[in-house]
This record gives sequence, C-alpha cells and structure tokens, in this order.
Amino acid sequence: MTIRYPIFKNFKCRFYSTSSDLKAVLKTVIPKKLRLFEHVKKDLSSHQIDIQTVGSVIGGMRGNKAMFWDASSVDPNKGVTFHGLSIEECQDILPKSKMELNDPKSELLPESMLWFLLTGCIPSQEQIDDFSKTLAEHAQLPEYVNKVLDSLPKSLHPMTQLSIAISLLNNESVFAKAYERGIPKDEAWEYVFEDVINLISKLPAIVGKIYSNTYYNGKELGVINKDKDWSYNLSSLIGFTVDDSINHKNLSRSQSKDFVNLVRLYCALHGDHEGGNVSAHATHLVGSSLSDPYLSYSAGIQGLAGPLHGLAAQEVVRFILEMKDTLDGEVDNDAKIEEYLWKRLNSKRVIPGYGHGVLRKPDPRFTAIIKFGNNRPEEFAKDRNFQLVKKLSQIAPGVLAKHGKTKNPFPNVDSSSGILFYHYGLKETLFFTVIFGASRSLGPLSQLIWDRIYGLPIERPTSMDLKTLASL
Ligand code: CMX
Repeated sequence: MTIRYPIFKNFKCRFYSTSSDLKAVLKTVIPKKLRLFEHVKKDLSSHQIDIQTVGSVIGGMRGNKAMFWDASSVDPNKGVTFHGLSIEECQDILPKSKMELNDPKSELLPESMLWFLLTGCIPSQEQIDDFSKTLAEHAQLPEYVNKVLDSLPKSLHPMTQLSIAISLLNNESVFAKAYERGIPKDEAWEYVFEDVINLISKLPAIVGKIYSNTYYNGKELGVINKDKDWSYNLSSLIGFTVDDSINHKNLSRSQSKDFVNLVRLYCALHGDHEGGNVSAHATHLVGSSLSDPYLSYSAGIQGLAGPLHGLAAQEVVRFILEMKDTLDGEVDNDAKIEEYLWKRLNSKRVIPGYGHGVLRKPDPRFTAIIKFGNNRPEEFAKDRNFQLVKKLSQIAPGVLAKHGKTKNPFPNVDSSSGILFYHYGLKETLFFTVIFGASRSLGPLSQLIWDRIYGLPIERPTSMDLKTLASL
C-alpha cells in the first residue's frame, strides 16, 4: 500500500495499516503520538507560550493559547487546515462515494474526514467503503429515543431536540458502564471510541427523526441504506433521496445528487475548526470530567445553538430573505444593499455570517461552498438569494470596515451554506444548525478519543475577581 500523502510535517504515517477496522488503524498510530506527547509533557511543560493579559481574562480568553487540539488548526489569514492539509487538498485526496468515483462533481465524504482527523492517515477507498457500511449498520435508534423525540412539542427548537436525543443515548454508553465497573485509565479510550462511533452512526437517524416530527407530522421520509454513505442516508431521512420512487422534494435526479454532495461537502468542512470554538471547547471541557461522549457532545450542541456560533446558519438565511424582500428583488443594487446594512448596524444588530474570533480574511469554507454553487451555473443562474449572498460578500466587508468595530469584516462559513440548502428545497431555517450539529461531531469527538489516549486531566482554569483585577 503506497501512502499518497505525507501527513504530519515531522510525523509521516509510517505505521499505515490497510485494515478496514478504524480502531486497529488508530492503534498503529498511538505509540508514536504518545511518545511525542510524553516528550512534550516531560521536557516542555515549563516552557512559556504566551503572556496572558487582563483583556483576555475579561474578553472571552481571545488569543489565549490555552487548549491542546491536534487534528485541525486555524490560521487567521489562511483559515482551517486539517492535519496541515488545506480544504482543496482534502477535496482532492480524501475518498468519495464508491458509487460516484467517476463523477467530477462528487464530494469528499465526512467519514473520510473523520478517519483522517482521528488517525492522521489518508484512508483508502476500500477502508472508507467498509467504514460507511459500519456506520450505516449502527444507525438504528433505540426505541426509547424515538419515543421521547415523538413526545416533544413541535415548537421545541430542533437544536434542543438534538441535544436531548444525544443526551438520552448516554443510556447506551459502554464507557460510562465500564467506568462504573472500574477500568484502568489507559483503557478508557477504547470504550470512548466505541461510544463515539456509535453516536456518529446514529446522527443521521436523529436528524431525520427531528425533521420528520417537526415538519412532516412524523411521516417516514426515507430509510437507512446499508450500502450508502453517511450523508446519503442523512439526506434520504430528511426527504432528499436520489431514488425517484420516494422523492419528497420534487427534485430531478441530478438535483438530488447535488443535494447529497452539498451535505457531504458541508459536513466534511464543518467537522472541525480547532479547539477553541464554543462547540468544540464545550465538548472537550465536559469530557474532561469523564462525562461520556454522549453527554459531552450534547453540551457541544448546546453551545452550537447560540446565535453567535452555529445558529448564525439560520440567522443568515432569514437575513438574506428579509433583505431580498426589502430590496424588492434588486439584488444588484449596491446602494440599496449598503443602506440596508447600515440600518441594521445602526440598530445595534450584527450582520450574521460576518466576523470571526480568529479569522482575519474570508473563510475558505465560505469560498468552497460558493464554489459549489458556481460550479453549477445553470442550476444557480436564476437564484437571486445566491446572487445576493455573493453580492453581499463584496459589499459588507467595506461597510463593516467603515463601521469600525469588527476585527474581521469578511464572510464566515455560515454566510453561504444555508442559502444553498434553501435552493434545493430545505426551507425550514430553524433546522439548518441541526445539520451543522451532525457535522461538528467529527472533530470534537475525535479529539475526545485522543484526550483519553493521552490521559488529559480535568480542565480547571482559575478565575479572578474584579477587585483583584482592578488592583493589578
Ligand atoms: N456585525 C456587526 N458587528 C460585529 C460583527 C458583525 N458581523 N462582528 C463583530 N462585531 C462587533 C462585535 O459585536 C463587537 O462589538 P462590541 O465591541 O460592541 O461588543 C466588536 O465588533 C468586536 O468584535 P470582534 O472582536 O471583531 O469579534 P468577536 O471575536 O468578539 O466575535 C463573532 C466573533 C463571530 C461572534 C462576531 O463576529 C459576530 O457576532 N458575528 C456575527 C454572527 C456570526 O456570523 N457568527 C458565526 C461565526 C462562525 C461560527 O462560529 O459558526
């Protein structure tokens, strides 16, 4: 087996395994990483990284390098890289669906991204074909989860439903049960691994159940197909299936395929964005107390449900639709767009989809999603929402810069994605962040496995009161 890509700058995947068992592959990677970690812990623990400021203590720890996160990093000017690879490189080399190998428009699979994030190894096509099957085989939800979801009021926000469903699965946790029995610390990761794969396998079914209950009176919109990938199944369960006989969205076959590929791209790209964002950080923090992966990720979902984080995905679409109405469809009218933006800023509201805690340039995930639309010129030619999103990305940065508050006036990922889902007929805006929630599982839950492999301690920073700060 040839390795197609060097993975870590100083850490090539020399222990590459052809096994289709992800856990077995992970086991081949662990010893070398542990040696590196032990070196850092033993020899570099007293090494000073940053000088902390009072501004960071009262300013959301901004710029404070206080977390350990391995699979992805975010450069303020270049955006996210996954084990050092850019989005384009990942799109190039991570395996796609076995059914669409010759289709140039087919996108990388989120399960390929998960494999890569967790092991740092580029999986082969065969490994991913088998892994997709494994995920589909574990997709079924326990009946009590279905029952609880069925009993929730339709008015309950889909993100709250998502966090409830994930918390409930704590009943399945092999880690929690093993811990109760008593396990050596260095075995904990193996149980966490089982929980993580089980949870990620079940996310399409949870997402589908929430969608059908909230918007289709509980009608079954699709089924899990064990020969299909994770995103295909997720799409089917919310009514987007490539099989014409049960197509609930009245899309052509090629549009349905597009939608599935949009979900693949979206979920792979949203999978990880280093450790400091609210959803990743919350998952890591709660997991550090040895809460099981279900409880930990449920906390991550609750963080993602905030409008300054993942809920921006829904806010952007509402904002674009509202603006288009106000513009009377004149999505080319720069002056009217500027006026609309100023009105919003002057009423002390944020422009959703713009700004970022770390990025200082347009988000490359935004660019990749826009490229998805641009690559389908006929499909999007008449979509005025898509045109407005693109136009806005040219106008809003200037307005925000003039406004002078935000450190980053450029579009972030949430600026583009929802309007593409909307285009294909996923119009329930409150639901958009649920798909974000399914995708964000990839990175934080991979890191949670590594947290236990490394035996990281409970997270416990120290706080300071105002009197102490004022007397500095
Ligand atoms: N519109 C208007 N004002 C903005 C702004 C925007 N898009 N982005 C930042 N600002 C303002 C902030 O509210 C802040 O104002 P105050 O000083 O009055 O509090 C000021 O500019 C400085 O903020 P910042 O340091 O540039 O940004 P932060 O790191 O504090 O916040 C973020 C980052 C993303 C929360 C912020 O840019 C924002 O609210 N954006 C809009 C919501 C959004 O798109 N969120 C999604 C982010 C991506 C994701 O996590 O999914």
